[in-house]
Amino acid sequence: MDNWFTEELHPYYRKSLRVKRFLADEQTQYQHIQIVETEFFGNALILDGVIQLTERDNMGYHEMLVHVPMLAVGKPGRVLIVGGGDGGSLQQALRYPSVEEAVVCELDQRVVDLSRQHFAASFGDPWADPRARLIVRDAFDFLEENPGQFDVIISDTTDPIGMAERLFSDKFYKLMVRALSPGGAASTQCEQPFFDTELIKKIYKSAKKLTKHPAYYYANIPTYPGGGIGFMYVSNTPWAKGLKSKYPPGKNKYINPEVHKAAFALPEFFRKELYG
Ligand code: SPM
Repeated sequence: MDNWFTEELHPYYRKSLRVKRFLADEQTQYQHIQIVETEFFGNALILDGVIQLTERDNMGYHEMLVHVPMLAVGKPGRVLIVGGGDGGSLQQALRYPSVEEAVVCELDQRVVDLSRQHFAASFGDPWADPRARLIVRDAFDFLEENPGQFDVIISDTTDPIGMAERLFSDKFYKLMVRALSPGGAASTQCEQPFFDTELIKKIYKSAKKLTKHPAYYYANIPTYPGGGIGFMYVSNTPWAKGLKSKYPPGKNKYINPEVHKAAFALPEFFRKELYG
């Protein structure tokens, strides 16, 4: 049998993974969740037809999204993950002994349940950690009710389509920065320089109005369109402060001090667009 899953996020670009078998296929109130076993990338989580993670290459995404703000803060105590129901970011955040509580604010309980079932080999069971707290609700309201509460906020979302579009708005960035404690730092899933230039520029502008040291950085993820994805670092603390911090216990598969630093170096066409 020759089975392929093809992602068509962009009308001009397609990407396919060879599938061994379907492990879950479910329409929830919010989205279409599929989990497939692929031939090379291990199990993959697909939401509304878009690849969210694979077991083989998710480490670049989760390690860079989580460790860059965590290391900049140094010893974060309270962490908020917006989205992130698959548990990949939670697993990384809980590696820090300083973390007292890691709250995951996820809209769809089924993403948590199905990921817990099918990604245990990669993520373990971070939900079993007594410091983990799941809140199944809309992140906007939660952020609004929690000003100044979190040392690190990680926005681990889908692409800006449908419900998730709001998570890329000025209003969301305002609420997110307001929910940070003094000295806190945030990072957000911030799309692809080739495909999403205008959106990234708009987000950078918002972040610049709200904080002193926003910066865009990038990681290679072969299963995302363009082979990678970027993140917005949002804080009054420069990201480079994190280069002096110690990595948490446990093994990194992607980030190291050289990669951490190099991730902020942007190709000229994009650097000019973003920073002028
Ligand atoms: N915890 C994993 C969630 C992944 N969220 C990001 C998925 C992005 C997929 N599409 C990338 C396209 C960028 N334009």
